[in-house]
Amino acid sequence: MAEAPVTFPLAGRRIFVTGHGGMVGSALRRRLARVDCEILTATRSEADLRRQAETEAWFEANRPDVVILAAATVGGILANSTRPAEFLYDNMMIAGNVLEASRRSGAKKVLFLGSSCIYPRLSPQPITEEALLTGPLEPTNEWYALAKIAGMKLGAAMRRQYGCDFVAAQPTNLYGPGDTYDLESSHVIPALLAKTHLAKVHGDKEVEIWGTGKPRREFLHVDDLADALIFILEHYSAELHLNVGWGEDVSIAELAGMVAETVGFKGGFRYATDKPDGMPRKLLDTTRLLNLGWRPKIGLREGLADAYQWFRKNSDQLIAS
Ligand code: GFB
Repeated sequence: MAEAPVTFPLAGRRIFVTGHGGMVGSALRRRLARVDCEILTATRSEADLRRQAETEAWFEANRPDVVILAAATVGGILANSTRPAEFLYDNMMIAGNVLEASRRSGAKKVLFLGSSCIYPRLSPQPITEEALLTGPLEPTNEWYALAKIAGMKLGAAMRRQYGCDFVAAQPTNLYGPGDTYDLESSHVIPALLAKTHLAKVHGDKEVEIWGTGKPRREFLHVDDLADALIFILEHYSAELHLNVGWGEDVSIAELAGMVAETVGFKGGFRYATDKPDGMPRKLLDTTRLLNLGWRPKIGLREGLADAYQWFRKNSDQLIAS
């Protein structure tokens, strides 16, 4: 199938990457280095995006052409359930402030990033974009999901009411260089890489896995996500959000085996069934994005090796080994 035409070239644009220091923001800056554009960033002390006045002042002074909303308070299953107020408040405010400031300062295109947890807990698999708001959310991450749904709908409403070219992408579970390795707030891949690495270093026989190991997750390398986001900015303009994923999922037990191979850990796993499983399955249907002509490139084994290499390089700062 032929690739959809470029309708919004990024060359020559001033592009504000919010959350530039995070895993997604860093990947976006690596990807945008291949585009002849100007990348704008703001540290939290320059503009705390949870504060409306600071956000509007920054936009007034800098007037970006394009805004990518990658800033968010994020975390894995435990952080989502233990810090619900932060996950709801921070993400609601960031979305509201950045979208409104983008509109007021005349940004020509905005890309909002959601998350696959916006979909109902028991969505038919693979999950299509139409599954949104068709059933109850997964309780462990409903706070984050509600903020992301509200932000996405605000962008869509601005598109309808003011004609803004605001679009949204829904990435599946992400991993890669720059991930969070703090075990209280990390997602499963960095958690398993760190725990398995430490077990190997200490000669432990077992690594603890949270939950039953049965939930299934789809994982996308963050460099593939960044590539998809640039593709969406250039090729897509419509109200409906677009799923971004790898196309296949694995069980957490299968993932643990792959991580053990990556790290070279020969021991076994112990399942902590007092810890939550979360959504039983979360595989995105990416037919829409594939039909526009985009393809992911980095498979899970290759991606795990890359993430582990980054972890090894940075492990002194990340974790006391
Ligand atoms: O990556 P994770 O925290 O996110 O957990 P979710 C995925 C699965 O891995 C769950 C299991 O079934 C966990 O119980 N797991 C096993 C572990 N061992 C571990 C471990 O050591 N650490 C972690 N973190 N998990 C998040 C949402 O849900 O997905 C966020 O909470 C966000 O809001 C993100 O949407 C994409 O996929 O369960």
